[in-house]
Amino acid sequence: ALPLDERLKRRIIDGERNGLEDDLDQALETRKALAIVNDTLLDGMKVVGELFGSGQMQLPFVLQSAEVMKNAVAHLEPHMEKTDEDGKGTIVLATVRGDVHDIGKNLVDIILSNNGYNVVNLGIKQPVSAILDAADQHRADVIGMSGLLVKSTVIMKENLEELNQRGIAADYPVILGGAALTRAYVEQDLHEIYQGEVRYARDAFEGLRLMDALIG
Ligand code: B1M
Repeated sequence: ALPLDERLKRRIIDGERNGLEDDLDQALETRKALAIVNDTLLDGMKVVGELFGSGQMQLPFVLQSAEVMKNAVAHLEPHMEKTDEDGKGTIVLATVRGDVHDIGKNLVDIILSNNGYNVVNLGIKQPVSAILDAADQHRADVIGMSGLLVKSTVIMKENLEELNQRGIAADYPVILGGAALTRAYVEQDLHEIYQGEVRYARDAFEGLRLMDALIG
C-alpha cells in the first residue's frame, strides 16, 4: 500500500472518494488540517492540471478530482484553527464572469473567515454589476476577485475600469487571485490603470496578509 500522504494525493488525481474520510482522519492525527490541504491535496490538483493541460486527462475526470478536493476540504474545515477575533472587516468575494473555477476562491473564504473577516462569497460567474451591488449593500472594505482562465484576467481589467468609471475606485481596494494571473500583470499593468489600490495574492495566505495590511 502507498504511504498515507501519497495515497491522499492519488485520491485527488484519480478522483477516488471511497475511504477519503478515513485517510483524512488518519492524516489529522499527525498533521494540521491546513498543512494537509497545502502540502498534499493541492499537490494532487497540480498534477491534475498538468495531466489535463497536456491532454492526458479528460474533463469529466478533472471534474471528479475537483469533487474529491471539495469533499476533502469540507471534511477538514472544522479542524482548522480559528481566531476569536471577529468583525475585522468585510470582503466581497467572487469568481468573475464566465469562469466556473471556485476551489481556490472557497479556500480564500475559509482562511479569511477563520481569521476574523466577514466574507460575502457570491459564487461563480459573477458579472461586475453583481459584485458592485453586493459591495455597496454589505459596505465592503475590500473586493476580492478570483479567476483561473486567461480570459478572466482580461475581465478583471474591465471590472477595474468599471470601478474607475463609476468613480468608486478609491472606495474599494481590490485583491486579485487565480492561476492565470501574474504578479507583474497585477502590480504593474493593472496598478497603472486602476484609480484605487489593486494587489495580487499568490495564495490564500497572501490574501489574508493583504487584508490585514489594507484594513488593519
Ligand atoms: Co479548468 N482550467 N477548465 N476546470 N481547471 C484550468 C484553470 C486550466 C489551467 C487547466 C489546463 O489547461 N492546464 C485551463 C485554463 C487555460 C487557460 O485559460 N489558458 C482550464 C480550462 C481550459 C477549463 C475549461 C475551459 C475546460 C473546457 O470546458 N474545455 C473549463 C472552463 C469553464 C469555465 O470556467 N467557463 C474548465 C472547467 C473545469 C472544471 C469544472 C472541470 C474544474 C473546476 C471545478 C471547480 O472549481 N468547481 C476545473 C479544474 C479543477 C481545473 C484545474 C485542473 C485545477 C484548478 C484548481 O481548483 N486548483 C486547473 C489547472 C490549474 O489551475 N493549473 C484548470 C486548486 C486551487 C486551490 O487553486 O484556484 O489556483 P487556485 O487557487 C489558489 C491561488 O490561485 C489563490 O489561492 C488559491 C489557494 O492557494 N487564489 C486566490 C485563487 N483565487 C484567489 C482570490 C484571492 C486570493 C487568492 O483573493 C480574491
